[in-house]
Amino acid sequence: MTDQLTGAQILCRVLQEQGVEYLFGYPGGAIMPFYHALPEYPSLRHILVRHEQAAAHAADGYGRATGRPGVCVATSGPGATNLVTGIATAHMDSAPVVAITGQVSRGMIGRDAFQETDILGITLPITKHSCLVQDVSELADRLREAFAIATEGRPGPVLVDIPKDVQNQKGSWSESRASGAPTATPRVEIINDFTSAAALVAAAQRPLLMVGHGVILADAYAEVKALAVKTGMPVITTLLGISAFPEGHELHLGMPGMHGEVHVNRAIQHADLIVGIGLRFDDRVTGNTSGFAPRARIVHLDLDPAEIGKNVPVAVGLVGDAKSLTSRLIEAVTARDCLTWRAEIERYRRDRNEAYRGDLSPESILRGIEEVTGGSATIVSDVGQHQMWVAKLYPYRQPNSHITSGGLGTMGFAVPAAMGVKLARPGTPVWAVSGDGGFQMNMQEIATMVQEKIPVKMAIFNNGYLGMVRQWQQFFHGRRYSATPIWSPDYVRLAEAYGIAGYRVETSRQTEEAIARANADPGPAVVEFMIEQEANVYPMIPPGGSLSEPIEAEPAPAG
Ligand SMILES: Cc1ncc(C[n+]2csc(CCOP(=O)(O)OP(=O)(O)O)c2C)c(N)n1
Repeated sequence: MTDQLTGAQILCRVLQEQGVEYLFGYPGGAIMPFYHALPEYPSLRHILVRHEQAAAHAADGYGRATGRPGVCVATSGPGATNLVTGIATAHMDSAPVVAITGQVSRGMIGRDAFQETDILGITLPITKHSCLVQDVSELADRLREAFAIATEGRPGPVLVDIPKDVQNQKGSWSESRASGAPTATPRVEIINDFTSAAALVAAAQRPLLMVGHGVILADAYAEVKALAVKTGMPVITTLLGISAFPEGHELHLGMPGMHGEVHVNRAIQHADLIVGIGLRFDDRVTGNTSGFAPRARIVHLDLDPAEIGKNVPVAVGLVGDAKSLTSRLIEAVTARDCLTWRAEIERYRRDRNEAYRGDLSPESILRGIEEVTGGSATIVSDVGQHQMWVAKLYPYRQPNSHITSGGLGTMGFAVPAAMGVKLARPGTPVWAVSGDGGFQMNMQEIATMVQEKIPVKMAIFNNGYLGMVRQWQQFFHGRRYSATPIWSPDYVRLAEAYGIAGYRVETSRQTEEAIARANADPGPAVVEFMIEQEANVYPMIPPGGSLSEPIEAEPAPAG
């Protein structure tokens, strides 16, 4: 059956058809026909953000939490350009997002019309796919393709730019024949050599399993655990692989790379085999690649063939999704243990030296959140020192319970992304953990949480500095703290101004009560932790350095 509908109505129908629950957006001239149609479709709940960047991060958070595309909407020009950082963030971390932008009417395109921006051109390198819809007759197909492309294979953001007159144009609408799940395009058959991979595992004396975001995206937790248990290979989780393997499991070692634990990086440097699943060996993991894992051959399992051999030489590459590849590798490998190797790694362990002088340590704060929530929380972190503490010190036991901006390292991500995560997981406590710098980048979203009743809990690690940059200045720039001291407003009174609960914690004795009260509050809540101002994240591999050369203690003051 076909009906005559406007482009705006067709857009809403496709969103319904794709099972969209939430749209994160902000209206404006070129997207007004869509906002005019929207109230006719009450199943589409629109969340009015306070800045379009937050709409993109919230859609990203929703996408990472559910595996289904998060949707953000903006007007042309400044609305669209405000999405850019969020789109780039989703692209770097393979998060499924569909971004819908209004565009000036077709006849005005290319004439520097009011609020005209070539958003397609701007986002070309940071989207998986993007298109400008030229006529209402193609609108439904372009949108369905966008949803399919955002999730199929390696997920990513897709942008659909819709001129205002196309939103007003009448066209015929028919239900999608393949309504519901998007259909994947057929893939080229790839011949994977599991026998060679298994032979390398059998022959290795010091093998490691290194797992990344691809394990979370493919829901391959059980398979990865089974592979580790069958082979006894110790498991390393990258920043985006955290929560892909249970912390506290006897085979779990920790995080590698620039701020990875010393014993993890030493294990990499001594390993003779690394089996990497769903990761891209990025430079924060490898340090200088010429010195990375000098004794190891690498077996790399990844969905994206472009990742195999991109950053490190690979002995065997297996292409496909982490779940099915890992299942087949489990069948191919022979059971073994790695007890001698594991005992050797144990000897690499060091006492943690995080150089806290105050009593309110990041570890005690994170333990407080874990205890109060009974380990059920999803933690969404921002970018900086606190991000590393959240990655290393919180015991993640639930799959996909740690969400952060890894690839782009986008300050301001945590608060808006946590809104998307909370809407996706209404029954789960969601804590956004930010520094005092990153929190101030998107704290305007508290208003969105209040208006839309999204009870995100926000922890601020206030050290009075842009801490991670200050740490680099301390280590590598002779302690010249240029533009890193940062003033903050009174966050308790800020919370009050928004009509939500706010707490300030100055000593460790106050930690548990403040977290418990914030967590129990039915609405959003802010807890500010006054942490040691010049605490550092240790160990640290200097930028461009080798994993064998960590800084483990306070450098001598500049002379
Ligand atoms: C949008 C953006 N701008 C700048 C940076 C560079 N940067 C990385 S960490 C950091 C400091 C973060 O400070 P804060 O939010 O207070 O967290 P802390 O490191 O103190 O925990 C900066 C400025 C960034 N990652 N993102």
